Amino acid sequence: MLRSIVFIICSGAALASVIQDPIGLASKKSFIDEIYGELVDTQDSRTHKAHLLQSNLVTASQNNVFENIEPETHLLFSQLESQYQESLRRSAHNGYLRSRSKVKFPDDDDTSDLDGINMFGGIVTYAGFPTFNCFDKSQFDKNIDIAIVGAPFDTGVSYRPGARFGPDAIRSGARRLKGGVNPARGNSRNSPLAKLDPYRTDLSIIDCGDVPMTPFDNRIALNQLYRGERAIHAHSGKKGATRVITMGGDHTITLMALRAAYEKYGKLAVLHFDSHIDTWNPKVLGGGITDYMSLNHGTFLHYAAEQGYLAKDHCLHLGIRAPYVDNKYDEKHDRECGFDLFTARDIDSIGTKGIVDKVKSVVGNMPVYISVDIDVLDPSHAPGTGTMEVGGWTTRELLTILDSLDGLHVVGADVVEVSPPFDSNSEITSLAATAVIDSILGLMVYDI
Ligand SMILES: [Mn+2]
Repeated sequence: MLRSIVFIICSGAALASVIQDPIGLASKKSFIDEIYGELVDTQDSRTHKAHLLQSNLVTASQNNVFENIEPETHLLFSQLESQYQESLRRSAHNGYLRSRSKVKFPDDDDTSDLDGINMFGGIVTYAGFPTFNCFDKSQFDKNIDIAIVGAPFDTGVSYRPGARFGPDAIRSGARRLKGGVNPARGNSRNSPLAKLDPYRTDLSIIDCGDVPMTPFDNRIALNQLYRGERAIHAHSGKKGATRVITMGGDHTITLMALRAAYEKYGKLAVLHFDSHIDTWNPKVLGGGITDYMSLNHGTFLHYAAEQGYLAKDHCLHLGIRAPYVDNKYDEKHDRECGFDLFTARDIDSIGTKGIVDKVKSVVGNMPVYISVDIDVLDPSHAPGTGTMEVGGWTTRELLTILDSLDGLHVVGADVVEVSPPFDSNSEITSLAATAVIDSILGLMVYDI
């Protein structure tokens, strides 16, 4: 319709009026004009459009490059460009020069809009949660429902170090977490977790920073962590006792987190996601010459059992696939420590649901501590870790299992063995750890 009208106008007596205002071009705005305003829609650009029409180099249908109408006709862009390149450039430039001064800056002394943070700037806490010195006795009266704390320690590893940088990397991976209901949270669209936003609650969720841990003596470092965790447990939440999520660090740190949680909550049903059993008797792994060598990231669960922190026969390993060190002894000793296990490949036969059903029946309504060694994931999903084992779970499988544990009384958790120096440029491993904490936050907030 428009096309035929313009043709009539363009040919013959009405030509003079076309030059002034062809088909009301002056009053029409293209899509770009709507977005950019006068930056594009200038008197020069309108004159230029009129000129193109008047000279019959553009028909009304071709004019849709300006007017966004009926885009079925191909334009002779190259022809137009060669003929009007200079004029187009001049028009655009003139328009720009006229428009650029229209930006209105605040007063030079106005800083009222400089108080926010963005996704890639600012002092980094986990997901932007507030922080204060949780270890300062004078602040113990401040509420903490859920504390997130770093344990930068990697002098208990047997293979690749670097996990001392884990807390920093996990926080960095969490910069984009700023709230919002995630329909994928939970094990189905009908899961109560799928309607939960753990980042916008009336709870007090605090990033307590890192416990200072010396790199020169593991005994001192682990004692520092124990006292740091105790100090956090000296707080209380608005709705009950404080729950702590610890970011490792190598897996040795879990012993201190378990000790502090045990003192608060009693014996713990431990869900231990890992490719290794970590209940090795120090006489099998690492020990034997000095006592100092005995406690490491493969023996800490042996000590947790020995110290009585674990609820015997209510603990599970999930994702196991590393070989035993002592074929005759390790499996038996693992049972003595109170564990049953799922191998990484069990998921192929019973699926995530089969695993979750068993987990729920084993832990019941006991206080649950979830310890996630990121090496439970396949190295393709978590290359940045200390002792990688092939054939592990995908990140999605792990998250599906974690998110299916809604209703469990999760009182403490950790994510360990994230070693950023061995991670990819894309931070795959620390992002996976970030997601694990995100899931655990969902479970805790739902339980509170
Ligand atoms: Mn481990």
